[in-house]
Amino acid sequence: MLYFKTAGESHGKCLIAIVEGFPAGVLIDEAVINSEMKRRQGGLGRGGRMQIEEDRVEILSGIRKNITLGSPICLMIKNRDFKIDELPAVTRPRPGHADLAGVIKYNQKDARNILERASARETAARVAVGALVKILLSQFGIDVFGYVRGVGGINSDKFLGDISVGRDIREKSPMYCVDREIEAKIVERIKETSEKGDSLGGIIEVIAHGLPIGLGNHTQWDLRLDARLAGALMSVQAIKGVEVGLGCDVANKFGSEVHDEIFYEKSAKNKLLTGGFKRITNNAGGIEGGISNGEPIVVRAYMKPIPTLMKPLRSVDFLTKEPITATYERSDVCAVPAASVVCEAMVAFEISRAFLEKFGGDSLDEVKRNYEGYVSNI
Ligand code: EPS
Repeated sequence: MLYFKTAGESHGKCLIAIVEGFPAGVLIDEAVINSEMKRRQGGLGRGGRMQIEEDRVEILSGIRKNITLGSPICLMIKNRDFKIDELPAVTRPRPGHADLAGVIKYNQKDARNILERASARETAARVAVGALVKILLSQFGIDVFGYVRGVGGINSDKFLGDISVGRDIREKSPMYCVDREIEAKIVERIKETSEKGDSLGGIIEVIAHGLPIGLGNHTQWDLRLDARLAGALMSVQAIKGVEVGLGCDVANKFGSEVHDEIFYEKSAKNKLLTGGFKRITNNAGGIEGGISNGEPIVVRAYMKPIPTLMKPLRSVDFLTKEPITATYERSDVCAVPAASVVCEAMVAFEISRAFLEKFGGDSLDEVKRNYEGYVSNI
């Protein structure tokens, strides 16, 4: 089974990801991984750390002459800001951060021992893994695209029909938005927020195109694709909510307004993936009964504002128990664009996992045979 683990502290020597279950025979271009690493570092609202780092991946195992071996793939990202032993102790926990719960749980006297691992710096390792699995998915025409739908209450209501058009717009956007109308307002909101010493969250949408009918499973709670995507997205630091397709709004509508009617067209554009069955709407976000239905997967993640505030909130020193304001550590005013790259990576990973469960093999050729046999039979 495909899975990964990460290791590493924010100001430790490096971050590591170990990926297991990745098939042999996939050509990996390191430059493709590094361009994703760079994208995660970008976006307006980032703090000083991103000026220090230039995240680049080093492949330590599992790949020979640019081709995967089927053995565990170890990816490393070095931290330039490696200073974990010199950093001061933290005893004034930040509301909204792992600081207080972490020190009590792990019986610590310094929240540094918690926050170093809780930090979203860990997501650099996840993005490296996401880039790797996207290379695999691209062999099967599957494209995963994440973008910022809104920040601090300024949200787009535009429907993104075409990923390739969206990608062109996103590449030029400092906010990784695809809606130019809201972008200028968001930029303004971030500037004001930064001056006030506050922080902002936002909404991220991830769309995956090119999946055949049949990924995920209705037969067991933990195999359902929507549940797995929700879990993967909720695992991203600061994500507090996830929606699929029409999302929470389904609760407010009639069944006739929600469910996507089924049509058949012998020569439908995506016939290979759906057997000719098609929908005019996609309120289900491409998943019915926990199984992909051949329509694009559409998921949204809701990110809270980063808890490290330049104008800190009230807290209590956990050693003295005296009331005091929370610690301020250098941080980001808004990391929603970076989080959109992370969410894209997590969706790509979970889709790859479901894909390999269905079509898995030890080599790319074997996966391709399994895939082709299945789609030719839909
Ligand atoms: C991050 C690195 C961190 C923060 C941010 C994400 O750098 P530093 O703590 O050295 O300034 O910018 O971390 C957090 C938001 C957090 O809560 O810890 C990164 O590489 O993405």
